[in-house]
Amino acid sequence: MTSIQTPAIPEYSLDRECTTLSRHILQQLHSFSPEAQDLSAIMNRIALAGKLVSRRLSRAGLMADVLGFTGETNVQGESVKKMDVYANDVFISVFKQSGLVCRLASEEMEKPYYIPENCPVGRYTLLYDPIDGSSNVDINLNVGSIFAIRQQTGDDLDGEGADLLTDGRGQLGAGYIVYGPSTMLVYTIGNGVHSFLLDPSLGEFILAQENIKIPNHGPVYSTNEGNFWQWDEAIRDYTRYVHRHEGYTARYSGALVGDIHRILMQGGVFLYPGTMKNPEGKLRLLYETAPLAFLVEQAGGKASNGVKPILDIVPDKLHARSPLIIGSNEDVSLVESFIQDHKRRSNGN
Ligand code: FBP
Repeated sequence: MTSIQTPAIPEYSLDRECTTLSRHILQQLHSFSPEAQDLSAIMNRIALAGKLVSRRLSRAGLMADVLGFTGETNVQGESVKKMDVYANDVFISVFKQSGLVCRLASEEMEKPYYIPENCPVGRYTLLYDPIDGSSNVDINLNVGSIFAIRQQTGDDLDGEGADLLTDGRGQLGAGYIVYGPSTMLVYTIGNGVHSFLLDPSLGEFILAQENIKIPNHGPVYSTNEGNFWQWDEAIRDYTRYVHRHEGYTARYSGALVGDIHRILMQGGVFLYPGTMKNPEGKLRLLYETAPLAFLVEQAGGKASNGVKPILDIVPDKLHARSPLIIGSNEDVSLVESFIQDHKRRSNGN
């Protein structure tokens, strides 16, 4: 009997190279059910959007009319970047003729966008921030995209998306794409956190790491200290504490996705607290803080508004904001302890 040649490429790496996102999701769900197939197909379209945005970003500096502002202001009152519009349209385009996602809601659109040909069969809504860290786009620094997948429950006849105003525990899937030295997609469907790296030679997102666990503590604290005098005394005291204690280091990239990715891999805490001017902070619940909270909790971390878990917060409107304290368990708990102490003291206890 002839002995079987061991293949030149060790089994595990060929298998890994073939572990695309859609295959990994079906593996995660141990099922080929219609729901599993839908989630796998949705994630595949999100991956396509990531490839298109990554390609545009990598060549933006050589192309005309791709960087800079459009002159418009979005529903957040922010000046819109041309890349924001491009990326927003890419996420819509990849779901056309899909029969999957009936409705999309994003940071760049006042109301949800409907893809009529996908409704009513499409039973899913995609919530997304097409370009997170817009202030970094024109200077070639890291940016990201954030996404969350939800079941469409209501008929939403007035098109306002009222059925989306529920807590974050209803998210079926969530994640982000970080456009850095390489393009990486990190996702969860409630079964751990996994990362995929875009291999440009294959044009495929390939499995990089499975079941990522965030360290219980890390040296990094990430926040815009330029807002120091607008913060509550509790947050100021926490900042004074990390200034005075060994073992802490400040890292703030201006892009939430980049800062969260660092903390997911190395531990630590990211804070965007409320300010006197904006007590609810800057970051939006449905397509920024809730998706990241789902992901970080799945990796063994924690996410709160300082008082309650982000995933328990029910938004009162589509573009509702929430203060965010997210990252390693120990570090988020430390910030929360400063807030509780201050509350106790101000109640005279
Ligand atoms: P965009 O989605 O519009 O980019 O806004 C979010 C964001 O840029 C985050 O990525 C980042 O953490 C934060 O705002 C930066 O805000 P600030 O400039 O106030 O520190």
